[in-house]
Amino acid sequence: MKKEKRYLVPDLYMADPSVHVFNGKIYIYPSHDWESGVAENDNGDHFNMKDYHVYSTDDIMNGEIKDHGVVLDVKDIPWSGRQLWDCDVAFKNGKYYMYFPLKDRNDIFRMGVAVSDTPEGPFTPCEAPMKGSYSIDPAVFRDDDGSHYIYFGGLWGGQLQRYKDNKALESAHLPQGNEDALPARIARLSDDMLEFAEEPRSVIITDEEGNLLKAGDTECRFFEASWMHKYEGKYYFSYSTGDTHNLCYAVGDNPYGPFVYQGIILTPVVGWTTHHSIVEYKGKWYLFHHDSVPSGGRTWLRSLKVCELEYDENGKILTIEGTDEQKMSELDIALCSTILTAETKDS
Ligand code: FUB
Repeated sequence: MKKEKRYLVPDLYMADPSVHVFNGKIYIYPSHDWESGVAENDNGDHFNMKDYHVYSTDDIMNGEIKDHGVVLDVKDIPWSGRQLWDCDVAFKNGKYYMYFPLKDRNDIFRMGVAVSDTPEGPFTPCEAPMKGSYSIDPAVFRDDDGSHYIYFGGLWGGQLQRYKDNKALESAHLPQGNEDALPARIARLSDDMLEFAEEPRSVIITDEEGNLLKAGDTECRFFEASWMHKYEGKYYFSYSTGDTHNLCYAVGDNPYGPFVYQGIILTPVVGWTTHHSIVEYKGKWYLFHHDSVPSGGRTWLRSLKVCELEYDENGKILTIEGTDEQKMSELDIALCSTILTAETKDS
């Protein structure tokens, strides 16, 4: 299904939007892409982000998107190495907690927490990463009983293949073919919101017959970019399939799952990564995501987008097309001229 889409922040490259409603307003917590000059590789070193901005609005499709400026900078995080990837924010007892993945000085991804009195920040980072944390892409979900759960994990550059049973492996193991797919992780958060309250568990996704998705099911197995939302009493776990570039979802009866695979939310966008959040606002549901159309397909320079999201009468999400043909043909022209310029320079 084609949907009217809006680019939200035309003046800066922003990606990985985590979106929540706080105090009746929409707050967007994205990653901040920039041209750092680091070469592109499968490890994601080119995603070399160093700070976060926060945006807010009360009119998603047409209103002003207010930039609250830099709210956390890598240089202010005591344990920082490099690469501030996708963050998320949760509210409890008058405080806002930002969860962020960052490589430490040994180039290992950990997750940190930073705290603010307001949803627009600035956020003050804790001294050390969360105990026992690893990998990337934290997404925090508040259930109706007030419990908070953190979902996380990402393959390849996200380092999830380096862990089993929450312990670092001596050598990474990325399952292949008929091996069970590597699952995302979930843990309930402690009352003070600063640590895991329990050992992270696997987020199990099965097909309709109850069989675990396999590593070879690349069109639908988990890769990164977890999100959780609740619709009509059911728990919708959504995620990116990474190297096949789909945003997919699976449905369960509680935050831990198991979840049964349902289908594709968003078909591939321009750019390697795809990432999203789903939120209800003023009686409508929205999909926030990113693509690399405005940067001419440079996969590390992404732009925030939003469109409405709809369900059918059985609670199935109607699949949205990731690309829009007109923009694609403009992109093709831009890419061709880049390639031509490079070829002319080389010859
Ligand atoms: O932005 C860096 C990484 O790219 C995110 O953590 C992934 O989800 C992908 O969007």
